[in-house]
Amino acid sequence: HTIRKAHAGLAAKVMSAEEAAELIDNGATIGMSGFTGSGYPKAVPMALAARIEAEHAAGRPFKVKIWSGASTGPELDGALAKADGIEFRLPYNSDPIARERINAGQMKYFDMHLSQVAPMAWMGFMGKLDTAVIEISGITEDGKLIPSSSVGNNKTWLDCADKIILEVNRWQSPLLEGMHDIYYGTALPPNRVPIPLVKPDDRIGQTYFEVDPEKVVAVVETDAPDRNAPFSPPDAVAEAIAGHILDFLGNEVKQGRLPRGLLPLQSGVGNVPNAVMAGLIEAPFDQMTAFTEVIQDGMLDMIEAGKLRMASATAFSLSPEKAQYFNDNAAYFRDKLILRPQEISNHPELVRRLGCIAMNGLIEADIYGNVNSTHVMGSKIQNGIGGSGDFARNGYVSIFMTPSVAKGGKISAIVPMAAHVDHIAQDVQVIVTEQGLADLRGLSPKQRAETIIETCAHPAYRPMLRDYFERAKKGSFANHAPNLLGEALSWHQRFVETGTMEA
Ligand code: 0RQ
Repeated sequence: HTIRKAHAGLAAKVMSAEEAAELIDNGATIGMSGFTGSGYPKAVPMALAARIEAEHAAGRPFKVKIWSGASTGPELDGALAKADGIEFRLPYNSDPIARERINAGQMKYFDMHLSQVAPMAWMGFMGKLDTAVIEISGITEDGKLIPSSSVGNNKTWLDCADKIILEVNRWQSPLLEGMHDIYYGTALPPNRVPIPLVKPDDRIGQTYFEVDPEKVVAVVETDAPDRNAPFSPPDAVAEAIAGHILDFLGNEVKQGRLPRGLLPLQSGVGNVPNAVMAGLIEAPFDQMTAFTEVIQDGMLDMIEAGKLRMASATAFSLSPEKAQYFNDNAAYFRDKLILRPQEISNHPELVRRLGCIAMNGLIEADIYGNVNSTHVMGSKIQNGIGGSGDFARNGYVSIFMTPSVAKGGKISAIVPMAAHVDHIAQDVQVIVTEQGLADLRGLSPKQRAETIIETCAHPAYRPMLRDYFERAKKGSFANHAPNLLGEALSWHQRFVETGTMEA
């Protein structure tokens, strides 16, 4: 039988994706597996999208609410958004079709701190979960589920949902079995206890998900690869940013503020964080560890280079080539990687205890170092806050990185006032662009402004920022964090009206 080591009761529920999609009702809230393009269900969401399109063509309404781990793939968010089938979605999304619908006001969306999704679902804050659709890599004889290439919120969806649809994906490596650490010890206040994890490589849970077989209504077999986005190779800007960060970390070691193996690394998704990982291969740090959300291409390279001892995360986020490479070499990697529920991989208690080095991207930062990671021009969602807040607030040091300009220089990443704030100045200790690295620790707002303008801003925008700051110091309501309120967002307004922030 194609279901690995199948449990007889569950094997009896094998059916087609189309039959499984028939079991989902209009208006249902569905907990989907999937995190940054890995471990998401690939067949049932497409069948559901086809069903929704047919219902709409027949003049009948049909929409569902989607909760996920983080971003998924075109077969899930893309297909359902295209079918106009999503009433509401949370948390992180990076699908372009869903993004377009959200920004057109046709689809409701809320981006949440990723560590908070599972506890908030448990607390009942978001309503009831009807159905879980979860990709797994196998079922054991005694009915336990072998997780797939992401863990995300799957444990919680399996526990909370009334009905469960499983997708067993044969493409996933059988060697994933044993790599996961599913912790069942979380509770709600007032019964919470400390999470017994003190090192990134501690195992505190079990390798399988528990499931009530009575709740499983369908088992669907699939054989499709995860569709993670390819990375572009690091360009000169990404390499310059990475270089500044490596210098900074080297100096922290020299000053005795970081050990030689650094502290557990957290790295956001994207090309720049991947370039940092590439740079760390050459850096003089050994026996590094990662306690992060996603395992990227660069981390596998670091492991192979003998630089990274192990990585703890909730998901893979690999380019298609690297995903295949992992599958071909899973025997080598499997004892160096641990995948955990996102509630644990991103847990503020653990991030603070371990002292993670948080490294995330930003859309814009203002001169005082408040960071906007999500809303272009204050209103257009790019992706979502993801795990950046979990790590930035609680990390040992919180680094944000960006090219100094976007859209070919029409937008400055350093602005007088951020048009939306995800990370307040207190959660932003270091800002890095290709121009330089601003170490903001221990500085007052005005000192932060001087440092950011002189170190991070692009030369084309630096004089404009200096001019704003100097006039603000004279004309502001007060002089702690000077601002000219009528002018602070004028750069954004100018971009909206003319297509450039340039004066
Ligand atoms: O848009 O693709 O249309 O050209 O934003 O920008 O420079 O390629 O950078 O891929 O590293 O993403 C903040 C979005 C940066 C990301 C953000 C436009 C730019 C481009 C991407 P195009 P880049 P990156 C762990 C941590 C929040 C979640 C997080 C992110 C696109 O890092 O989503 O950190 N962070 N999670 O043109 C207008 C600006 C812009 C701008 C960039 N100032 N104005 N557009 N862009 N700056 C992972 C998870 O939590 C899952």
